[in-house]
Amino acid sequence: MSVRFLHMADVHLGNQQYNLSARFNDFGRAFLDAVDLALDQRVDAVLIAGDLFHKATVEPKTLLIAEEGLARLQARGIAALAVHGNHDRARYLAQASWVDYLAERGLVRLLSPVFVEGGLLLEPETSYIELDGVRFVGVPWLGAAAPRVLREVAVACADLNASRPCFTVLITHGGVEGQMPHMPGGLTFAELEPLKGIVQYLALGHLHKPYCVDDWIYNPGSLETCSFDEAQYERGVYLVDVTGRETHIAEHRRTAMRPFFTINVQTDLCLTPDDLVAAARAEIAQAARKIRPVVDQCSDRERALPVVRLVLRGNLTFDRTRLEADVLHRMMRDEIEALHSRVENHTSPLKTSTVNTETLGRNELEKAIFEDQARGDSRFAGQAEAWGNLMQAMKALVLDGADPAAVYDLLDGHMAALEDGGHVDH
Ligand SMILES: [Mn+2]
Repeated sequence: MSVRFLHMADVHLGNQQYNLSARFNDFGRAFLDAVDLALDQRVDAVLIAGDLFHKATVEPKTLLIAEEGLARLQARGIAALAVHGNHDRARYLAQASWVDYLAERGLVRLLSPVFVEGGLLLEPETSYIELDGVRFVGVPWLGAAAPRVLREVAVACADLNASRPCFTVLITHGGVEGQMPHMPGGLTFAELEPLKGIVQYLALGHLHKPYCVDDWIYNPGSLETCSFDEAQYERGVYLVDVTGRETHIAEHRRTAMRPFFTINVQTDLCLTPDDLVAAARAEIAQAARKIRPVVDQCSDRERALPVVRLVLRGNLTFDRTRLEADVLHRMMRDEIEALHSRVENHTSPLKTSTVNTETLGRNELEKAIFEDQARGDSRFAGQAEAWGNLMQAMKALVLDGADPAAVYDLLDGHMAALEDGGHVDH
């Protein structure tokens, strides 16, 4: 027995990330590269474990790339086996998806159990195919129904093995719990347990990060980076040799992809917008020194240009309206040759007092909140109490229907007193 297959998932064809045609092309190129790897490796089958397409609605140019890659496999007699993911299944029940269309054209085998009253059946050709002692079974994205359906699939697979024992590959789209910290949920090990020993290779998709559990659960990761949340992970495909009724060798192969780069700027010690610009300038210069040689070394310069983001983290010590995001953005564009650069503000406003809302009266609570606002801005923080008092006094004037000029005079007098370094008493 000797069957070799390539397992990919989460191709997300058609993802025009950041509205850039270059990113659209990256996703297409990643797919065609993986197809070419399958041809080079002379595999018998290619598994696409869901999310071939980024969206249920597919543009003609996206469809052309899918058809081109699948036709290359077909021309060499390589079976392409797919299941629906959450991104590319039909949007409405009983409607056909674009993967259904590809299956109708004979370019992929789209596998699924046959759901019947009170259960499911595994039918040859529809639910599984067999290649030289290896049975490939497909189950689409199921969401919350996955644990129940997988239990029934395990029973059906065991029945098939009883009549004809095979190395069983189960292709489905679903994550395993705990693999990605910001994505809770997913299948638990208890829910996967019924498949153990019956399925020798569980071919997953869904989480865009490669992982392997206990040499039988495999997730290759997406081929390209769909968001900065997943940019830290390597990605690629699994190349698998089935060597016996219950034995296989799997190798994770990285595939080429667009580099992503994050520049972090800690804002806590920046007391003014100028401090922040200076801190960002230093970080950007450092990043530029790292990125430039990598781009220069690459033969395909256009593909080596990174997607870069500058992230502001920590407490912001001044009012966020004084943040000059366009200045930061211009610095990035001037210093780093990138495909795309962006600035993200993940800071929180500074909070220093702990206002106990349970015990304070309305008037005291209001004063505490005004003081807090002053404390959150480095221009006012030094005299937060005085500014708090002033805000409260101005509010009272306005509510009393005072003349705007009187409100202005109050503010003006306060500013003059502060500039003199004097104490303001109300
Ligand atoms: Mn996906």
